Amino acid sequence: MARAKIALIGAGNIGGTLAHLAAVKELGDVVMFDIADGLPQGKALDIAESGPSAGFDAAMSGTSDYADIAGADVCIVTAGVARKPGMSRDDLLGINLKVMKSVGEGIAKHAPDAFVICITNPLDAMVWALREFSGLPHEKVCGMAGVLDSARFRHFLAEEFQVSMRDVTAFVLGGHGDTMVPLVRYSTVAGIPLPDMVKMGWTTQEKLDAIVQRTRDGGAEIVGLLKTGSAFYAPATSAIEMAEAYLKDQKRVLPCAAYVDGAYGLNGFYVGVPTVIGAGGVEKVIEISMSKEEQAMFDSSVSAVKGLVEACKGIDNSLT
Ligand code: A3D
Repeated sequence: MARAKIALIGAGNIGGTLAHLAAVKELGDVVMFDIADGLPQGKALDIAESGPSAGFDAAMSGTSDYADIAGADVCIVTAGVARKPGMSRDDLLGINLKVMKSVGEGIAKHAPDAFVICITNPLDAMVWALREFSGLPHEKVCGMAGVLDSARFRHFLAEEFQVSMRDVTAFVLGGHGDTMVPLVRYSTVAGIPLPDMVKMGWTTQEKLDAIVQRTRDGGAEIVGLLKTGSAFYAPATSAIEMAEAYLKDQKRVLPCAAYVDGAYGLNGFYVGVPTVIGAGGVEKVIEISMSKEEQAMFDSSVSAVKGLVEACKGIDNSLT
C-alpha cells in the first residue's frame, strides 16, 4: 500500500516539529508548505538527512506551491503568527484570519479529501474560519487544543501525585484559552476521580485548584519563558496523536475543537469537546453530563468563542 501523504501548512516551530515526529513515527511522506523562502525546503532536507541515523523511511520535501500538497491524506495547519509576551491569543485574530483564507482555498483546491487539523490561534475561531474558507465537510476539519490542554493537566497532576503520567487521565472542555474548562470530576489517577484523591489525602483542594489554574495558563507560562514565541514540542506531539488516530482508524477518544451540531445545546458551532477520531475524521461528539457549575463555565467559554467568531465576520464579510 502506498504511504500516506501528510501536508504541513506552516513550517515554523510547530511545523518543523510535526515533520520530525511524523518521520520518526513513519506516519507517511511529508510535504512542508510555507511562504518563507527556503524555510520549508531547508527543514525538510535537514530532517531527511536525519533519516539514516534515526532509521525511518519517509520522503521529506518543502515547497511554496500549493500544487505540491495534492492528494494529501492529512493537512496540519500552523501557518500564521504565534504569540509574543504580552499578547493574548485573540490579538492574533486579524492577521491569522487572512492566512486561514489562503490556506483554506489552497486545501480546497488541492487536497479536498484530507483530514484537516488546525493549530493556528485563536484556535476555536480559526478552525471555524478555515472550515468556512475550505468548504470541506465539518467532520474532516477540527482543531487541536484539548489534547494539549489535557496533556498539560496530566503532567502537572502526575508531578503532584508522583505517579506515571500514563496513569493519569484528564478531561478538558470548552475553548482553548483562559475560559477552558478542566473537568476535575472526570479526571482520574488509574480510574480514581480527583475529588476522591483529595478525600484520600493525596492532595488538597487548594493544590488542585492551583493546578487547574496553571493548566489554563499553560500556554502563557511557556510564552513568558521563551520570550520569542510559543510552545511547540507539546502542541506538535498532540496534533500527531490526532493525525495517527485518523490514519490508523484508531477510534481514539480525544478532546478536540469539533463542529457540534445538536449536542451541548449548540447548533453548528466549533468548540472543544470529547470526540472519537477514526478513519471518518471526527466520527462522534461525546456529550457528557455536567454539573450546574461546570455548565456555567462551559457556557462562558462558548460565549467567548462566539465573540471571536463574530469578530471574524466583522473583519471578512465573505464569512456569514
Ligand atoms: P511560527 O514558528 O511563527 O510558524 C508559523 C509559520 O507560518 C512561519 O514559518 C510563517 O512563515 C508561516 N506563515 C505565515 N503566513 C503564512 C501563509 N499565509 N501561508 C503559509 N505559511 C505562512 O509559529 P509556531 O509554529 O510556533 O505556531 C504556529 C501557530 O500555532 C500560531 O498561531 C500559534 O499561536 C499556534 N499555537 C497553537 C497552539 C494550540 O494549542 C492551539 C499551541 C501553540 C501554538
